[in-house]
Parts: sequence; C-alpha cells; structure tokens
Amino acid sequence: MGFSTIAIHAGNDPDPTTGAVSVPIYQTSTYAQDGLGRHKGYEYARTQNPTRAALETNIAALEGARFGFAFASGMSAIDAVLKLVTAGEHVILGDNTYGGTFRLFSRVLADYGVQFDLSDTSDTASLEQAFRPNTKMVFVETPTNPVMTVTDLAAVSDIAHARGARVVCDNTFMSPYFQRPIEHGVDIVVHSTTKYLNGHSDSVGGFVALNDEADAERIGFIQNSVGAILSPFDSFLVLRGTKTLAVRMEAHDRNGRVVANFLAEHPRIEKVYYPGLASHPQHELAKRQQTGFGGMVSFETGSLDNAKKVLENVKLCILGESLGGVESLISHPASMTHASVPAEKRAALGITDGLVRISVGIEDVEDIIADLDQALS
Ligand code: P1T
Repeated sequence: MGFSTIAIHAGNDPDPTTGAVSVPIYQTSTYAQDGLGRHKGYEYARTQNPTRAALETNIAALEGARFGFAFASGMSAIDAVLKLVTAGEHVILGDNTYGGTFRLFSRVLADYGVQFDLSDTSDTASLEQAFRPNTKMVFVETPTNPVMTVTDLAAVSDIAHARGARVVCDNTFMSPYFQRPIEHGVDIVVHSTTKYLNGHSDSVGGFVALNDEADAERIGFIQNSVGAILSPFDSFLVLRGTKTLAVRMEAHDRNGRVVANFLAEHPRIEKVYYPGLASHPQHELAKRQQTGFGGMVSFETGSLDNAKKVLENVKLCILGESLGGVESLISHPASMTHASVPAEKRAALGITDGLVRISVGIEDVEDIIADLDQALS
C-alpha cells in the first residue's frame, strides 16, 4: 500500500462499539473489569489507551516499524530510548542536534553515569574514532537542527552494528514521508510529533518506532513505568495530523525549495543551509537518502544586528520556537533552540549570532517571499 493509504488507514479502524469513522478520544483513566483478572485488554490508562494505541499503530506503520510508542514530548521519547543504556555505557551523539537533546545528555544523563562523546556523524572516519569498547549507541539527527548537515544512515548503521552498537535516528525534520531510517539500517527512530507529524502547532508529543522485540518490550516497560505517555486528546490530534502528512510535506517541500533559492540569490544573505540546494555539501547524499528536502531552511545574515532586523520585521512569518506547522515560523537558534549549547560549540558548528532558521509553512509561497524580502530590505 502507498504512503497516504497507510497514513489514512493504519490504526484507524472504525470504532467497534459505534462505527465512528474517526478514532474516538477515550478520555478515561481506567476501565471496568469483568472479574478479577478478566478484562477487555485495558486495565489502566497509563498502561493502555485505545486512542494512543491507534496512533502507535499508525506511526509505526509509516516508519515501516513493527512497534511504536507515543510519549508526552519529543524529549521524553528520546529519554526513554536513552534508558536502554545504563551507567558506565557510552553513547556517540551527533555534534549538532536540537539543543534540548544535547542538554539531556550533558545535564541529566551524565549525572546518571551515561558517558557520551560528540562526533560529526556525517564524517564516517571521525565517527569510527569516537567508538570505545563500551559504546552501545549512536544517536544522530539528519538533517541536523539547525545547520542541516546530512548523515549517511546506511554507512553509520554498518559501522555501529559491526561494533555492537544500536543506531538511533531523530527523524523529526524529514518525517517518514521523506525519510524512513529503518530502511537504511537504523534500529530506532524517534520523533518530536510536535512538529510535522501533528503539523498544526497545537500539540506537544514524541514517538519511538523500532523493530527489535526485546528493545520494544523494554521501551513499553519504560513507557508504563515512567509514565510519560501521550494523552488521549493529543493522540487524537496527531492521528488527525498524519492523515494529511503527505500533502502537507509536499507543500512544505515545494515552498522550502522556493524560499531556499530566493535566499541563496539574495545579496544580503551570506550562506543558506538547505540540502536541496546543489551547493549543499551533502546534496547528492540527501537526494539518495531522502525523497524530498522539506521546509527547514537556515541562513546567515552576518551579525546579531542583521538577524534581529529580519526577525523583528517579518509580518507574516511568526517569531517563535518550534517548526513543522502549517504556518511559517522564524527563529534565532543561538538564543532560542540552541541556547543550552556552549557558545564555542555553537560557533564551531556555524550556529552564529547571525544565523536565522525558518520553518517554511504551506501558505502561498509568494506571500512568504514578499514577507522575507521586505524584512531583509
Ligand atoms: O519539543 P519536544 O516535542 O520535546 O521535541 C524535542 C525535539 C526533538 N528533536 C528535534 C529534532 C527537535 O527539533 C525537537 C524540538 N525542537 C524545537 C522546539 C525547535 O524549535 O527546534
């Protein structure tokens, strides 16, 4: 079956009680049991909820995974996956990730004895150097937030598997519509469903998709034991969102390409980060690994002052954190999403004070261009 058919139908069976075509919001904390140890498969809503179960079936199918788990946020999904690693074990973390992911490693997991090193996972030679005898996991984002570096998932998976380590990919920027990491050998996919999967900037959530049965059992156990579950209402919203994922991603991609090209030709812009541009260092890899380039574009304005002028003069684009909604959002990574990354690390990655990131929405693209044009001038 095609992607859109799966998006619309997987997990979305008509409600067995009423025939409701949309999976209802089962807003309940518990379920009546027929007798001691006799129930309909639902005991307590932290453990099982039919709305959440429908979403878990849906996104797992979109990622080509056997198992899926929905969490209260992208960060709680990532945290659950990192609980597969124990004190004294080592993780290789891509050197450019969402700032909150770096913060989880450096300010939370490190205190629990999880060791980690940063590595440019787009450079396989330097990745190989980062392995230690106790390395159990490689965690990558591709393309990265916000400088859009692309990592070769098949190459990283081969290297990691030869050394007995799992590969985790944060697929938030591409969504399963443009990139299915499991098909490239990745073991575990994580998402902030807050972004493209939900797509309407009205829910915070996270997801873990994977094939390995033992790891899936452990993630399910962690989901129930820690309790950072996605609520029934948020599950409903994301389930509604994924039905239109294909049409939204096509529109984000179309608009993203136009905006990236406009910025690349603009005399006031020094550099544009977008894997769809032929000038992007991993353009060929992105073409092979992804089926589109999406709507995330970052650009260098040269100074904090210039960035401020753009960010404070846009009228249609909304200044704010987050991405992946239908509306265009514009942000300043250095002071917003990546403020928790030390300044010298930011500088080395290109997350300068002049860098601006835009999540290109699905408005009429002429209006987005006109807005950026007037803000830049
Ligand atoms: O915000 P939350 O749902 O917890 O997701 C965290 C997260 C994980 N992974 C990636 C790639 C992300 O971009 C994020 C959140 N990012 C933003 C809020 C942002 O504006 O970049």
